[in-house]
Amino acid sequence: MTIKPAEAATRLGSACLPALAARGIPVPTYPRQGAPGVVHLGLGAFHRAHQALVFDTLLQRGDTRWGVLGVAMRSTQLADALTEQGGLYAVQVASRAGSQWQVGGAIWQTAVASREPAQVVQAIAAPSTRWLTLTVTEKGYGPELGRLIAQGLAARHAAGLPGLTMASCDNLAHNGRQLQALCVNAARPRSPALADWVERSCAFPNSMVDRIVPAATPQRLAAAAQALGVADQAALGTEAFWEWVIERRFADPGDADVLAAAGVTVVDDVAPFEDAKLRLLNGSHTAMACLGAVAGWPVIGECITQPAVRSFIHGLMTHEVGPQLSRPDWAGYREALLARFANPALQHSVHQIATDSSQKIPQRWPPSVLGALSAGLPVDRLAFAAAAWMRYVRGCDEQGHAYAMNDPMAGELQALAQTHAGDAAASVQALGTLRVIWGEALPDNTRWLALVARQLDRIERLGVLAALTQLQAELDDA
Ligand code: CS2
Repeated sequence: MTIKPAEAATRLGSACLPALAARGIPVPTYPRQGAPGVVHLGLGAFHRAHQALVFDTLLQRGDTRWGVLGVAMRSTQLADALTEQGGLYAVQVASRAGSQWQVGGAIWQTAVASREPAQVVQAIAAPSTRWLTLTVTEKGYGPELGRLIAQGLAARHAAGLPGLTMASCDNLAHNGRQLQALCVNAARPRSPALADWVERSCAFPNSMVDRIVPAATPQRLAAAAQALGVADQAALGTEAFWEWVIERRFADPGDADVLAAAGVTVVDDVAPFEDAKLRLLNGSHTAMACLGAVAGWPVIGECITQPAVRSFIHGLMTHEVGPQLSRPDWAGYREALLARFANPALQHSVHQIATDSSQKIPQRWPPSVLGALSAGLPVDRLAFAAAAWMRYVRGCDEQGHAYAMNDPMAGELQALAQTHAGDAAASVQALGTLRVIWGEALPDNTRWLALVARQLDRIERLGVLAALTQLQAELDDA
């Protein structure tokens, strides 16, 4: 089929870059070919709006080692859309001062692991590759991933190449150590020598990555088309804030300074940052996601701008979670978070955040509940959050509208919630004792379960908003 000239310029691609630059949109001006230095697994929105833009900054400064092979694990759609666009995509960065589009250029190649596993293995074993980064899960790593990486590392080892920096950027506590265990365990059955080499020559820094990147909506794609003058199927919106805190543990120690110069924080211990992020940011997000879904507030910005929700989240962070943290200036981080949540440009859907809650809650709430209980801190707001989740899994909001729950345990959870609807104590007995979610200790803690039942009963009788107001009044009096 002959391509009409008009069609040639309807899609973002390298031919558009001069015109975009002329419109004042920052675009990559570096050469975008050659063998990538980074293999990234998990080509989601988060990577493209976070690490890939850090690598873009480094490339823009002339360091050619940070081009990325972006690997989607299963889904072909995004990888193929990016390939059609030569790996280019636009990001709308919105701060209080306004919003600015930019075009990211760090993704030089794409692949789909389930479709082109050999390409991924070869890339891990390529002489140019120095880093492997991952954003694949919030729930922990599976053996299939280990086998894929181990195959690449085996080829690398056999070729006598140096080890890699293997940086997990997943929202998991001790993510580097978890990845290390996965890779070493997957390497051992292949050969003990390989397992030793992985342990000795590859570096597995823990890291904490933070930037709020909502899934793209049709509105965002339309805004991109408007701003760029061409369509971009991979466009995204995000906030101006970003943080990447990484442990000083690199296969090439010189990378510490290189990353630091691009704004990355290199530290000896990531745990205080990781903890603060999972518990303050993600913990609050999941609480608002459940409250918002039940009350019918569709986005986080709409939740947090209501005084009752804001003082609830502020109190949760200030009185129950924050005092347990050792991140320097956690109160400053809290204030920044309250402003970030309120960013009106993000339109971050509560249902998106509530996705897979049964797998996210274990990292986000129980450590705070247990810590607060043993430190003698209050847990009423955490109990309210837990109760809101129990009401959320019933699958319909306070206006009677049913919603779909996107969670591997959705069927089981909804059945339990519906069976016991209206009986708070029985609901908590059924939903609050699931050890896969709450861990070993909380299901046996009768004081905790009673507090959750009290809040759930309140939500059932009064509705989320009035229940929050009553809780606040009670806590103010205490
Ligand atoms: C959110 C996170 O979707 C979710 O569960 O809590 O993805 C959050 O936006 C990021 O962790 C921010 O860094």
